[in-house]
Amino acid sequence: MSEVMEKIKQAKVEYKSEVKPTWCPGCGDYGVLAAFIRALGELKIPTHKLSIVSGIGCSSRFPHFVRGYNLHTVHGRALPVALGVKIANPELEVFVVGGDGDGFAIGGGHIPHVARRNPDMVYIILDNAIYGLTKGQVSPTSTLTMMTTTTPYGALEPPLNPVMLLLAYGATFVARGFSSNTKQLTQLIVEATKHKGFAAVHVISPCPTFNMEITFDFVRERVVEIPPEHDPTNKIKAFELASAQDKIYTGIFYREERPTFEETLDKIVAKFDGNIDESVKKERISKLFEQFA
Ligand SMILES: Cc1ncc(C[n+]2csc(CCOP(=O)(O)OP(=O)(O)O)c2C)c(N)n1
Ligand code: SF4
Ligand SMILES: [Mg+2]
Repeated sequence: MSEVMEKIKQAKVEYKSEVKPTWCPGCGDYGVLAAFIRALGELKIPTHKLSIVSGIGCSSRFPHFVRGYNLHTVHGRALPVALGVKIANPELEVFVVGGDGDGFAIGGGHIPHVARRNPDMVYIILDNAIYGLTKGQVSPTSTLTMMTTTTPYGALEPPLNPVMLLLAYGATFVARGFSSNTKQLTQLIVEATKHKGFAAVHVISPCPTFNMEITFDFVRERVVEIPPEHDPTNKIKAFELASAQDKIYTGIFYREERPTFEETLDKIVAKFDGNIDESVKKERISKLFEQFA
């Protein structure tokens, strides 16, 4: 067995849970899971330091299939829950995984605020441009021509562009992958995890059961890697690549260094702590504990 194959095998043993994925045969999400497991293997994150938080959707079943302190929460609320996890225990490597509906429809209001706070966590969006779990309704990334169970004559609104939004919201790392390109996606997840701050990885992950338009072939015909000469600190250029109509660029669009939410919070706490006497602090904490005793 080659060295690479041996590492992949080891990563599966270490990180795959005993729960078998319930996704349909051929679902793009299998490729994302494979890349995620490989990335964990490369990063060597101990499972007791791993927390995967999701909302609701086919893609949001993800935390069941990986070992860690994981949470399968409520539709559209994975990001605020994950932020709570990170604040409570900054030692954890926190990953948020969810779908296009979970992230950009019901949960759409959370992304800008989490992005501008810049917590050190990774957000992986599995975009199949449809609501898969609820059997094929229109989503915020469905195309105008797409016939779905709720839009039998085509959609009413044009799709939104997740990468453009993430850039505009101030995410400090923005990348895109394709579920069929496991090798590239593994590296994108590795880079996103190494990034200090809010790192978003938008993944095109087709749903062969309900989306007959954004198929694997459709994506393969349009997918192009971001040219190596692209400067990921150039936000204007990142917007340009993200707005391409005829191509789907994959790779790292943008990255910048900015203080994380945890660092900013520590500074505020230090300012507050400096202003009050140690005995007052102890008294306040004792009173709090008494309330919950
Ligand atoms: C508050 C609430 N509203 C609606 C639903 C129903 N619902 C469950 S999953 C889902 C959409 C799933 O789509 P997406 O997030 O794109 O995930 P996918 O299944 O495509 O991976 C909806 C509308 C719900 N569970 N909770
Ligand atoms: S319905 Fe679509 S997204 Fe859901 S598991 Fe099946 S193929 Fe995947
Ligand atoms: Mg979806």
